[in-house]
Amino acid sequence: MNRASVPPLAAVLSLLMVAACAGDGGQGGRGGRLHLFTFSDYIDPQLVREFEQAHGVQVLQDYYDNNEALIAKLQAGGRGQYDVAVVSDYALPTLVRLGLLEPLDRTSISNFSNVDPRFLGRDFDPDNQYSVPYQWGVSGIGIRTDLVDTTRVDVRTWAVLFDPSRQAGAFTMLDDSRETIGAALKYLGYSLNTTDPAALAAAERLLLAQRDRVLSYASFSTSRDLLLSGDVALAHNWSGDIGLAQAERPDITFVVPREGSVIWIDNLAVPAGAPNRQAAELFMNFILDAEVGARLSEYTRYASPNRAAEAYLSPELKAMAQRYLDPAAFARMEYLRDLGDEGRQLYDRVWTRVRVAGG
Ligand code: N2P
Repeated sequence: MNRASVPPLAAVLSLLMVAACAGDGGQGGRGGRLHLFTFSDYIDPQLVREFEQAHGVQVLQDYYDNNEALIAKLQAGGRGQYDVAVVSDYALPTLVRLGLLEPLDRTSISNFSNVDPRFLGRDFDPDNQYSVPYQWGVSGIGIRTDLVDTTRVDVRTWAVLFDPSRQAGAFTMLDDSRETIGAALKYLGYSLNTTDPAALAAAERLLLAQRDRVLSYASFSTSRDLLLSGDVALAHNWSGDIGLAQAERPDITFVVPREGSVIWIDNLAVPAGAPNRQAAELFMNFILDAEVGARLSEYTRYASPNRAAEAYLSPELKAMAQRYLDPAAFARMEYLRDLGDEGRQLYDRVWTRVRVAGG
């Protein structure tokens, strides 16, 4: 290599780079950038790469652990930062009320017709003006069957977490106010959408009494890791994240307590001030493609709201969805609902006292 050639080569390279950036306004590709705000482990990286290549869009992801963190971030200067956010059912009306979502232009989302109508027009977004369904699932308990003898212990009940005399091993609860207060309410026989002060006070007492026995209030991903490492034998968590753990350890099982629990629908929405709406709608359309929808669920281990995707789903995942929708099981499940600002404050106060009081 001839030293004299180095400066000109560098100069040529930097000129090329300037030219490449100038072509797309420095936005990271011909379609620019797409900022996605989501739970972690919620999209196959290979699908992200395929979307990037197909549309010349660079995808950047940021993560949150629960909807309350999503709402807080969008409220505190998150406006104008993200193009697409994953938003759970009950959190959507809050974001709309706060002016933090933009209505969708459905004419550019032709694959919307692939969605199973059962997941459309729900009360959290009656005309799907703001959201398209992404994944759905249920909440329950992941259990290490090598550490808990499920042939002798009745594990199909929240009692294994709430009744000290029936505790079946070390356990985590979800670091998620609506989920964990909801589990306590269900165990006590209340609706997990109650705003009755007496019911909430009873749930608070139960959670305070449980607190010293909780190894940690963990995010869904930490709880999955603690279950895999055997630090806990039981983990309050979501179906798909326990499904991911099962892929590594087939002796893990997932139960939905017979007292009932949460069934939920997660959605894609466009946060207010999205810098690249065009990419956002391209992304939604991509996700709602039939084959992409199937591959998404095979990766996340959650159920698909995409009816056209069913043809491509493994029998195992199809059976899972059937199990949760079985009328007997379904009757005990509840969707979390938006409870308005006052309701939200009630739950926030209970959660603060459970999580903060006494350390
Ligand atoms: C992330 C799963 C989040 C689902 N892996 C929560 N509704």
